[in-house]
Amino acid sequence: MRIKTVPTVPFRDQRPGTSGLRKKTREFMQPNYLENFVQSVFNAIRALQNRDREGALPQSASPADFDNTTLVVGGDGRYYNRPAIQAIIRIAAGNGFARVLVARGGILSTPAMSAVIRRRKALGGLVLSASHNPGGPDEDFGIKYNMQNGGPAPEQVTERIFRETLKIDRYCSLDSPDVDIDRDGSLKIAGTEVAIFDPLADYSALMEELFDFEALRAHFRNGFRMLFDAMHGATGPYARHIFEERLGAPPGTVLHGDPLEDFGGHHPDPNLAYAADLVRLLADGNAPDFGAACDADGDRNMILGRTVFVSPGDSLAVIAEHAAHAIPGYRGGLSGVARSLPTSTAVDRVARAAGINSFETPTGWKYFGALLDAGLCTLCGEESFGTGSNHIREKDGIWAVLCWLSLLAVSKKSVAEVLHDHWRKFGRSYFQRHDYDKLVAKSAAAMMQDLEAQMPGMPGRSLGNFVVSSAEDVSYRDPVTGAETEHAGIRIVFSNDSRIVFRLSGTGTEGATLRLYLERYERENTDADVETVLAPLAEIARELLGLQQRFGREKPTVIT
Ligand code: VG1
Ligand code: CO
Repeated sequence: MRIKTVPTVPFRDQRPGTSGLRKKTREFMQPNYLENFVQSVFNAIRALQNRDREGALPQSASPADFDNTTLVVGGDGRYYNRPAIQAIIRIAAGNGFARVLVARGGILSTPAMSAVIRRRKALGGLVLSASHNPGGPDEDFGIKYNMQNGGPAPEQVTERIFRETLKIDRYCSLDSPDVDIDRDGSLKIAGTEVAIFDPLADYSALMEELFDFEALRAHFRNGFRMLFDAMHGATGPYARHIFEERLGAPPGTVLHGDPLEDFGGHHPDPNLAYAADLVRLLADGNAPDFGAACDADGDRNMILGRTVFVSPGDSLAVIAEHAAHAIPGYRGGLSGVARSLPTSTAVDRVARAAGINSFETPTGWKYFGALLDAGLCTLCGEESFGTGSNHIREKDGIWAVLCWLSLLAVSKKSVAEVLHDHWRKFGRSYFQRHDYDKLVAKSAAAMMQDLEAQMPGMPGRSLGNFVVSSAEDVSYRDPVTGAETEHAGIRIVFSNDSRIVFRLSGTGTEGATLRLYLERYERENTDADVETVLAPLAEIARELLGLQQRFGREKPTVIT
């Protein structure tokens, strides 16, 4: 076996988005496409370590040499996961990593990746996933680098990676046969030890430290029932192990539990539109009171009761309200909370009542990393079905389900009762996100520019029955690192506790996706129909953008 240096030329489209590099699978399958990106990640990390840097070294990157460092590799099991893992093993060996830890079968959820990096003190990890997007040769693939703290590389690092992709002229790869990744064990290829590990072990151990497994077992023993939909993604094995084997939930609790390369042909996206099977099962007369689903890589979650859907902003607020008394891992209370800009303000009210800080960050989990590392917040969440805490540096689907299980077990209430109690106490943020997919990218960018140009004249203007109190293109300064992020989204706040946030997606792989985030807060009127409450805001947003004239779109592609 020898290390070969393979000449290559840059691809000009490898800039990581909200969460790593995402493209159509066929683009990833082009010769050298994946290899270029992986080598560029290593080049960037090496450059940052050697202090050959422009700007400040990001907080969470710490100097280390590859010759005594560990890289973790795994993915959500989608099509091309296995060949990508083999290529990464060869490139990591070619770059002199001391150890490469590969999840058995190549399946490692995103939160488990974060846990493994932290527990095993790895330099970082490569997650192969396009998250909730469909998988297959004609669908999506993705790759993301996570740092030593277990979290997604911050923007300064992803930008450095992008710069490396533009100047790459070769990559190093070990000329070695494929490694059998389906059996635990380790082998040496050149100077690199490749170890296949149990993807469930570290993660389950961490969950057991945070939650009272004995109390949850008792709850199931007493007849509590739930349904968990793994959507044929990576969480199936974790959910079976934790809910069925460890906590004693009856077999059959986990639906669609076998990871499949094409997720059974569906969007592995836990929302009311794509987790339709689960929604239908819960509507049944004998249905259990609690249902949940995760996306392909296991970082997103949806929480359902028999008659209710818990919006992600409410879920975060409810967990924040109850964590300290319902979950042993948070008994000391919360140091603070954080949410992304478009996420509903529900959690802010819980924070205010508890006398703790609430931070508002740009979209994407990478912006929570520094706050968590600095101990400024304990819980974080995004409207896109993401909830998590300082136990790792990613959002965590199964963790969120365990949070709800714990608070249902402690309160002995139904999901609907817990939610209504919350609204009674804090009022309700009615919230919806409207997505318009596959817009012509140039026209979508022009639309956003035109909207931005309207902002200065907005305050004081009446739109329908609403009066604008502030309007801005939001920028963010990380309170810990001082890093600046511009264009986090355009936000219009109205005088009657309503707001609209507009932004373009940074994870799409086809054209542009416009996201409209609508929120209206009501102190007393908490049982109205969401769509009716938010319809006037949706209309204002469409008018301001000229959506009908520009794209002829009558209605959103998906509402979540
Ligand atoms: C979307 C969500 C964002 C989330 C990101 C990654 O990004 O809006 O909240 O962090 O996906 O989630 P965008 O730029 O398309 O709006 V995951 O589960 O895809 O890693
Ligand atoms: Co995901």
